[in-house]
Amino acid sequence: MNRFLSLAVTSAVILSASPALAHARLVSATPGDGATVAAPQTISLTFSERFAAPFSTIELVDGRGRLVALTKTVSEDGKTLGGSFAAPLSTGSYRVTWAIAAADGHRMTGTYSFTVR
Ligand SMILES: [Cu+2]
Repeated sequence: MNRFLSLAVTSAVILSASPALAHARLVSATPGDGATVAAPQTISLTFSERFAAPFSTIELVDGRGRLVALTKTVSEDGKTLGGSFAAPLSTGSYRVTWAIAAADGHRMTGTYSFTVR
């Protein structure tokens, strides 16, 4: 009976832990949240898991609320979402809004700001 109980508890823990392990999260961003940087020509966000590139987006809005044109990029390992600009960003504040569809089917979004000096 004791042995049966401990087996049951073990499988319950494994079942509840699996989805959390597969959950993607933002690991790092360049420029980072709240950073002040010299005119970048690209931005990039690295996640803990692969995401589905066609269902993932990245947007940049300047301090006046204007959308900045960018070319979306996805790294070969499928974990880094990026944007590259035709010209380096000019001085001001910017807000990044991202959305990814993780491999486990969860959709995640986030937003953060940085400043170009
Ligand atoms: Cu998830």
